Amino acid sequence: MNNIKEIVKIIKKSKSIALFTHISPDCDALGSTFSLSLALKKLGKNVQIFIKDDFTENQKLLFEEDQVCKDDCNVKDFDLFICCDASAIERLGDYSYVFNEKNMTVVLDHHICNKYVANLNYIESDSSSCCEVIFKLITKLKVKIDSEIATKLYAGLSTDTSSFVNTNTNKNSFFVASKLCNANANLSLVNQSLYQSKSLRSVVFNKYLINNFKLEGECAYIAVSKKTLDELQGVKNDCSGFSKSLVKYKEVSYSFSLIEEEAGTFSLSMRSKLNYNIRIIAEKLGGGGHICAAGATFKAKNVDQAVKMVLTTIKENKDLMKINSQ
Ligand SMILES: [Mn+2]
Repeated sequence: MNNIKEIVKIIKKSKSIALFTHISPDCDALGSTFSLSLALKKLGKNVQIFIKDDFTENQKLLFEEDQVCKDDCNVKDFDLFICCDASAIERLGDYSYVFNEKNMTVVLDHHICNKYVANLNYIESDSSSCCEVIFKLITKLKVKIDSEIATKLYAGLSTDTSSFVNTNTNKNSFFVASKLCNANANLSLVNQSLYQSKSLRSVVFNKYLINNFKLEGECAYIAVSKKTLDELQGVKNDCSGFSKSLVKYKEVSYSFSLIEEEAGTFSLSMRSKLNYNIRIIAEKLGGGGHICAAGATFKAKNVDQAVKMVLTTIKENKDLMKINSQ
């Protein structure tokens, strides 16, 4: 892994910088790319963010979707390519082609499973969010963190720690949060946009999730077929966020939600309490993430088969999942 000083050096040398993040971006992905973009612009750089996926309604309240480019990236237009919060090259979706040996590439991340695919890689696996890494980088670049940068960084920090509850939350998360408060991060805008802007439409879908989740031992899960999703006008995020709600029950040690995005393609989101590592399961199914929050996308014939695949993987790796408490 590289030193953050090397990243600072290459940024200072570059004129035009293209920024990327993972597919289905969450607020940590958007918070890190948008805040880095603002900081780089303050240094006089020409910057463009590339994100093809649409933002969710809540994300649109904090991040300007019209400022990102949804087209292919013409690599000749840039001399540096940076990606934030993506643990693997496949997580860049259609932009994976940019990260080859010919281009000067940088990876900034906090996933322990990161594969170091860039020319320069800076991964802080003890950071709860990529926004913490970007906070450090912006500080090292000697750019003043203004209220807008602070707000965007706080959005990533708040969501990747599930409001400072996940087991990845540590003293540095609170340290960065306090620095962002000092820089006038708009906490009420973040809190209202992300946690108090649910649409009533989602009630019908949430009723379905509550009525249909299953409990198998200490594992709670919900699976939604494409047909049900369409019928109830459900949104993928409501379902993937539901694994987070399930792990809140005291009888549940870990949880997952499965959603059939396209016929035969399932998106898995997993959550666990302290002492359980569910990243192992996500990795076995071709994905990755963190010990307590991980995900994967895989193919299966139907919902039943997809559920079976996850439950079998859990069963086969039960001993590996247990973390011995010190
Ligand atoms: Mn993240």
